[in-house]
Amino acid sequence: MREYKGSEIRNIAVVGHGASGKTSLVDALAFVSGSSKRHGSVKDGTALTDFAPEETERGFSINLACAFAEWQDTKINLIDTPGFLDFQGDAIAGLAAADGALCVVPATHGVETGTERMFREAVKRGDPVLFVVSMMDKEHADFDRIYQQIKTRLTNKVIPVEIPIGDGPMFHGVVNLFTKRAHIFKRGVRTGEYEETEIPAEAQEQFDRYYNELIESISATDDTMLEHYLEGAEISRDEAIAGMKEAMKRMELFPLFCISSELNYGTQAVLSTIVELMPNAYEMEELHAFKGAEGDATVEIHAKDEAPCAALVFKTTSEPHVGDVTFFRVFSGTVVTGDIGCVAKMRNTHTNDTLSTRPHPVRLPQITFPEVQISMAVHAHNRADEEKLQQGLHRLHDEDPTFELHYNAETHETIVSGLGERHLEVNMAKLRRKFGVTADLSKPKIAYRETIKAKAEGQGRHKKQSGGRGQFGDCWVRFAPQPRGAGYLFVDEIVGGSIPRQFVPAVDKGIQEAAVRGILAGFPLVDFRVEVFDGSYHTVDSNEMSFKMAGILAFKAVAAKCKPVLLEPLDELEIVTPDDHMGDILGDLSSRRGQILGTESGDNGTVIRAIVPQAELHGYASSIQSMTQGRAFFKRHFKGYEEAPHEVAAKVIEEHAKEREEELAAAH
Ligand SMILES: Nc1nc2c(ncn2[C@@H]2O[C@H](COP(=O)(O)OP(=O)(O)OP(=O)(O)O)[C@@H](O)[C@H]2O)c(=O)[nH]1
Ligand SMILES: [Mg+2]
Repeated sequence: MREYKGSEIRNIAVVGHGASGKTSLVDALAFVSGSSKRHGSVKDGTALTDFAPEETERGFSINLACAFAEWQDTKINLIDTPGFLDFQGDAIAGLAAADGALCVVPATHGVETGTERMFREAVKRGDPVLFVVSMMDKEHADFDRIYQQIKTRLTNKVIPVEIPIGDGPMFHGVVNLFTKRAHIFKRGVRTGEYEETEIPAEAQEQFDRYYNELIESISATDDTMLEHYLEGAEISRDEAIAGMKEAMKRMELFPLFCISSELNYGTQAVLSTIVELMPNAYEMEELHAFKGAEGDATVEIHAKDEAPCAALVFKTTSEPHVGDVTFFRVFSGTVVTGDIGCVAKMRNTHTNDTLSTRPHPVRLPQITFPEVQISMAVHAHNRADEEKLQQGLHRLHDEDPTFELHYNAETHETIVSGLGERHLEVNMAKLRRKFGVTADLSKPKIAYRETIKAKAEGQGRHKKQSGGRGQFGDCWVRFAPQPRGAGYLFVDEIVGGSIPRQFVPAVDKGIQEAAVRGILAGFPLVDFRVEVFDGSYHTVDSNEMSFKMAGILAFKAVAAKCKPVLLEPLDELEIVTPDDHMGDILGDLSSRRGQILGTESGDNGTVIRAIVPQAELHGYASSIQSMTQGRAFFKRHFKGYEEAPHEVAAKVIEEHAKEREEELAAAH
C-alpha cells in the first residue's frame, strides 16, 4: 500500500443497531474498492471484521475491528462496531477514533434503540453523519418509509442524496441527485457492476420530488446559495457539494443513501461520497489536551505532520499466538498523521492512554465509557484454576473497560460487572478460549450485616484445666447500639485492675473476631459499643489467649440478648426513561420494595430516583430493557444499610441455618 497524507485519509466509524448490516457493509465497501479480494459474508463467518471465534459462532459483532478501502486516491479507514447495546463500549471507542460516522438503518426494520443511541452519540461528538439505508434488496424494504422514520425519530435534517429504483426484490438501481444520472446494476453478478444511464422514466417523478427537497435544504444552510435559489438560478454540482460538506460539519444536514451489501448495489457511491463529503484527518477541530503527565494545564493539538506526535489508544486486545495488539488514532505528528494504526507487542498500554513524545508529553481527552449495568459472581470451575481466572479477568478488563471486576471481602466472592447478560457470557467464552479457564457465573451473594437494637450486659468466662498450666480469663461487658454507620467502639472502664492492663486489648480482639461471624445468620455485626467494666484473673493461668476467648464468649452471651436484627444493603437508582414507560417502571420498582425519592423531567425523558434493596435488583438491567425496549437506562450506586423487613430477615436466617446444617453434615 502506498503512503497517504492526512488529507488523503478518512476515518469512518460504522454504527447502528444490532443486525442492521454494518459488518456486511464494511465488507462490501472493502471488496468493491478492490482492497479486499473476496466478498465475505457474516453468515459464512468470512466477513472481514467479524473474525473472532466468539463472533463467527454467534453471527454478530462483539469487538470493534478495522478494515480499509482505497478509493479515488484516498484511504478510507472503516471501523466496524458492534450494534448490540451489551457491546456499546467498543462502538463508543470506534466513534472516538473516527472523524465521521456511517449510521446504518435497515430498509426492513428501520430506526431502533441502537440507531438512536449511536446517532446521538455521534452528534454529541460533533462528527458528521451519513445515513445508509441497508438491505434494500430484502422483502418489505421500503425506502420512503425509512426516510420518514429517520426524519421523525432522529433528525429532520436528513436529506436523500441517492434514491433507489425499485424497492425490495425489485431494487435494481440508484439515482444520484447531484449528478442526475442513474446506475442500473447488472443482475446476477455481485460485483457492483452497473451501466450509467439517464434517469429512467419510472424514477422521474421520485427524482423531481427529492431533487427539489435536496436543493432547498442545501440552499437553506447558506445565504448566498439561498439567494441564487430564490432568483431561480441553477445551483451547480460543485456549489451544492461544497455547501453540503460545510452544513454536515455544523450538523445542519445528514445525507441519506441506499444500498444492498449482499448484491453490492450502491456501494461505490457510498465510497465516493465518503471521499467527497466526509472531513479528512487534517480537517478535525483542534483538540484540547492536558500538558504533561499530571496537572490541568492544557495545550491545543492540531492535526499537522510537523507537530509533535500525539495518539490515543482506543482499543487493546490480546490473542493467543499473536500477543497484545494496540489500536491507536494519531491526532498529530507522524507515524502517519491522522491515520489509524495498530501495533503488536506494546506492553502496558491500555485504552485511553496517550502515546506522545518524551519532549512533548500530553494527555488527550478521554473516551467516556457507559456505566456497568449488571453484576454476577464468578467462580473457576476447577478450584486449581483460581489464579488463572484472576489473571484472565484482569486481562479482559484491560481489553474492555466496560467489563469490570472486584473482590467482595464480605461475601468472599469475585464479582464481574458489565453492560448485560450477553456481555458477561461472551467474556466467559473469551476466558475459556484465550486463557483456558472455564468459569461459572452465579447470582452474587448479598452482603447482609447484623446489628443490635437494645442494651444488655453479661459475662464471658473462659476456664480450662488440662494437665500442667491452665487457661483463665473472665470479663464483664455492656453492649449498646450505635447510630447507623458509626461502626464499632470499645471502651475500657476497668478500675482497680480487675483485668490487668495488658489483657484488656485481648478482650477487644475476641469481641471483634466473634462479631465478624455475627449472631443471626453469619453476617458481620456492626454499629455497636462495648464497655468492659469488670472481670477477674489468675496469676498463673491468665494470658492473652484466655482473655481473647473470654471476649468471644462474652460476645455470644450478650449480643444475643440485645435484640439483634438483620441489615440489608440498599442502592440508589437514577433511571432515565421516556415518559410513556413511567408507569411500568414505577410499578416495577414498588414490587421490588423500592422507595421513590422523586421524579423530574430531564433532557432525555423523566428522571426517577429511588432506593431499592440490592437483594431485589438482580436482573434489573434485563427487565428494564425489556420493559422499555431498551429505551431507558439507569445508574446505581451503593447507598447504605437499613434494617431488613421481618419476613426478609426470617428467610435469610432460615437459609443460613440450612447451609450450616449441610456444612456440619458434610464435615461428619
Ligand atoms: N439480503 C440482505 N441481507 C443482508 C444485507 N446486509 C446484511 N445482511 C444480512 O443481515 C444480517 C446482519 O448483518 P450484519 O452485517 O452482521 O449486521 P451488523 O450490523 O454488523 O450486526 P451486529 O454486528 O450484530 O451489530 C446478516 O445475516 C447479513 O447476511 C443486505 O444488503 N441484503
Ligand atoms: Mg457486525
